[in-house]
Amino acid sequence: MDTSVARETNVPDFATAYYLLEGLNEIGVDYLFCNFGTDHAPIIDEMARRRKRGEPMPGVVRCPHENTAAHMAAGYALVTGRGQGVLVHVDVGTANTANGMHNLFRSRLPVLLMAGKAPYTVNDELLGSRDTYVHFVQEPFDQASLVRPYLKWEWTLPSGVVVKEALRRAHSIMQSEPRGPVYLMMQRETLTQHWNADEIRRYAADQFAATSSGSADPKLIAALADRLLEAEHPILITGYAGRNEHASRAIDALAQFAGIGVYEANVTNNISHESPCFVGFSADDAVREADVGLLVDVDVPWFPSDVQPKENAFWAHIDIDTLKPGSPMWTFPGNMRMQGDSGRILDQLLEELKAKATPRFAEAAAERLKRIKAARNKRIARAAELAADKGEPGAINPHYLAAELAKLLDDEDMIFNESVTNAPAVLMQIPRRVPNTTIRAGGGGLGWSGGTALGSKLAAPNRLAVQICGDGSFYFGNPSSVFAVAQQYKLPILTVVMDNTGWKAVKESTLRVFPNGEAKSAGAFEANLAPDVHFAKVGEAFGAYAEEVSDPADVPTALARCVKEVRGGRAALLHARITRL
Ligand SMILES: Cc1ncc(C[n+]2csc(CCOP(=O)(O)OP(=O)(O)O)c2C)c(N)n1
Ligand SMILES: [Mg+2]
Repeated sequence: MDTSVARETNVPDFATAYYLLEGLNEIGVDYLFCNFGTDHAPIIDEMARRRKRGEPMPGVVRCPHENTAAHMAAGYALVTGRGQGVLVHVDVGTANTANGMHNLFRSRLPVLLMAGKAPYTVNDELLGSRDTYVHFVQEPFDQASLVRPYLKWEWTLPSGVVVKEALRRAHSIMQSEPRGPVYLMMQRETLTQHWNADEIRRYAADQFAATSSGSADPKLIAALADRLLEAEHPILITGYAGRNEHASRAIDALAQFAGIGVYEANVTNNISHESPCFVGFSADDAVREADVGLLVDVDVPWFPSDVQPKENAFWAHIDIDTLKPGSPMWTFPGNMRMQGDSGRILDQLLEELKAKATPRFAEAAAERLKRIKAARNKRIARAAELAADKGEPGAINPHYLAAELAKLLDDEDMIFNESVTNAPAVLMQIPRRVPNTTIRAGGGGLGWSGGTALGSKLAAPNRLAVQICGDGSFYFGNPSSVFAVAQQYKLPILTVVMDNTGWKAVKESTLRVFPNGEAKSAGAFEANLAPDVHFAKVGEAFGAYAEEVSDPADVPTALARCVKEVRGGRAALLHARITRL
């Protein structure tokens, strides 16, 4: 439209920031997780205007630290599948989200990160021009470079007239598989530009769908079914198929029909741990033996330094992201790769297999199911044996602690497992029935579990959100910011800190590389942190219920009190002194 004509009409006139908020609402952003600064003055003013006029806009959650904001978006997306907005302050706020963007990108979770840019006018030429010291120092040459390795798309809004188009584009990209972060930068002068309502086009949701992931080439399916018909030791390893309910059901159905043991490798739980085919979290022995392997939605199925598959084994890789284009190296085998919706692809495979199954195949599958059952029983017995040792006062056994917590959780409750070297104990002792309820980060940036628990609680108020972290991870998570948000927005989460007085992972890594090195001789692993801290007080400072537990005998009652508080609406923190590193 010709701007001069439009400007002569009586159509109301608003700032770009007004349309930005409207556009966010139109693309289905329920929440903006915010940490504000001078760049947001136009947005803050338009928020007040929209509220006064009773017009819709996303809910605003103010987070004292950007790490909380970014990970809240992760938690919300984990539960709903929908990316939310994270609004931060120019280059410095963006830098503080880098750890979160790493985790969101590696977890394939959508998010729209937005930041202002320092004003470009200096002499008050335009509304929003530079008016304070920081405007002169917050303009780097390449602001997006702070998070670029973790982005699928980035842009600086050149004019308010295209704000809604830019939001639509950002939305389509973040929501298309493999999902991930997108980044929009906006200058203050752009946000204050006025446009009348006729000049701003709407981009309707039904015309801007995300790209859907499809099924596989029937020829490949037929060839894979033939392989499975002849397989003697088939296995399936998955990392994040459980995000997709359909994929979860399809894996279980295929595994039960064909007698395939299912292993989980990081990220989330994928099928019911009570499935007769679920065999655990380390596929190493099975990988050595496998003649046909299925890698389904997985990033790291095993560590090649620990185990190598058989040379002539046949591997099929089915994934929403077979290429892993975000990784310079990815060297797991794939004699056949099918990128798409693993639920649909596995349905195709099962159908084909059923059509071709012979009595000999059915017998072999039944035989395999017996072996899988024996392996399952062995694992379950081992878990019980480990949990039976309660530990000593001041050195609670993490297996026992996790097993006691398991007794208090419902199927739908969500666990954010950031307990690092104790993550395997949590997985082993808290078996889950509902997929995608015990979550680990796809990335390696510690400090994610608190914000993620908050975001998931916001999306699913009736489910308990439990953050289990190490003492090191607790520090990384900016806990004062986490508990401040829990208090201010009434998001009661349960935090269990497994305190072993430092970074056990760092010690273990040194020992793996130098089993008989100088660090070992000296007993100096640079891993100890302050031993006599009282983490409970951090929670208490923000109104949370908090206690410390050192004696294993007190664990069940301490946990029960904390869970009761959280279910009653108040955040709770349990500081557990576990076996020292
Ligand atoms: C942001 C970030 N900084 C540093 C690391 C390196 N790192 C990996 S594990 C770990 C120790 C974590 O300590 P804690 O949470 O107490 O778990 P523990 O190793 O004691 O089980 C560190 C520092 C990381 N992964 N992420
Ligand atoms: Mg620790």
